[in-house]
Amino acid sequence: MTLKLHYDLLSQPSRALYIFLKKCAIPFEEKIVNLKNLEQYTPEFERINPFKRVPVMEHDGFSLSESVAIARYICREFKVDDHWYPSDSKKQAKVDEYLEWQHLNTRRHCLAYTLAKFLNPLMGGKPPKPEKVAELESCMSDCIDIIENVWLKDKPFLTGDTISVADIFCACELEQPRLGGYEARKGRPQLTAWMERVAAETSPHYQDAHKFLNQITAEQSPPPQSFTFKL
Ligand SMILES: N[C@@H](CCC(=O)N[C@@H](CS)C(=O)NCC(=O)O)C(=O)O
Repeated sequence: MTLKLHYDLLSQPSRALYIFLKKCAIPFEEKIVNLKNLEQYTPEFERINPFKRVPVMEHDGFSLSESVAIARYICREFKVDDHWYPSDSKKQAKVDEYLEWQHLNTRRHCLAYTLAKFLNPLMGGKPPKPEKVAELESCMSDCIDIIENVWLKDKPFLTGDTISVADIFCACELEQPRLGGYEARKGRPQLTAWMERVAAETSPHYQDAHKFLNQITAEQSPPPQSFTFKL
């Protein structure tokens, strides 16, 4: 029974699965795919995931991409505490509600901003376009306000009283724009307290998964396009 996770800790969904597997004490073989070195485009990796993306899981010869599908598979195949993905139909539906919502909201906006402000300038060597970044930042900010004011309005975790996989996915996405200098916690007390709860509930794996991101942001006093990755 071998489980392998192909991942890069600078990828938000990779971090979510890494944290989840570690927290549930599910042993897995760690296969690092260095995105900055374009290792996702090698023929060997393409054989594992024709979509050329991380994360990917292999379990006894069965390959699966898409982080949400992987999380649900893990919850079915391994013994994990019920609160992560509840068996109760209505509670599970609430977790699914966030996991579906995130694609066109948290993930879309945090990714678009981080690409424009940080990753594309880094990889392409061209400075970010200020008007474009401002527009993307505004859309992202509106989306994060919805997390503050709707998702976290009246409960300690996104979908109820206990932590679920939805919280891990969401927190990992919200850490990503820090690469571009945007702090989602700023001015959002509900979200700040919730992120602290998520980190505490998944410690020390949350901190471990974010060590490269923290290292990059700590080194960012010069503008993002002028520093080097250290993976
Ligand atoms: N919907 C996919 C997204 C996968 C994805 O976009 N992965 C990014 C890193 S976060 C990637 O591998 N990018 C490589 C590339 O674009 O070349 C999931 O949730 O697993």
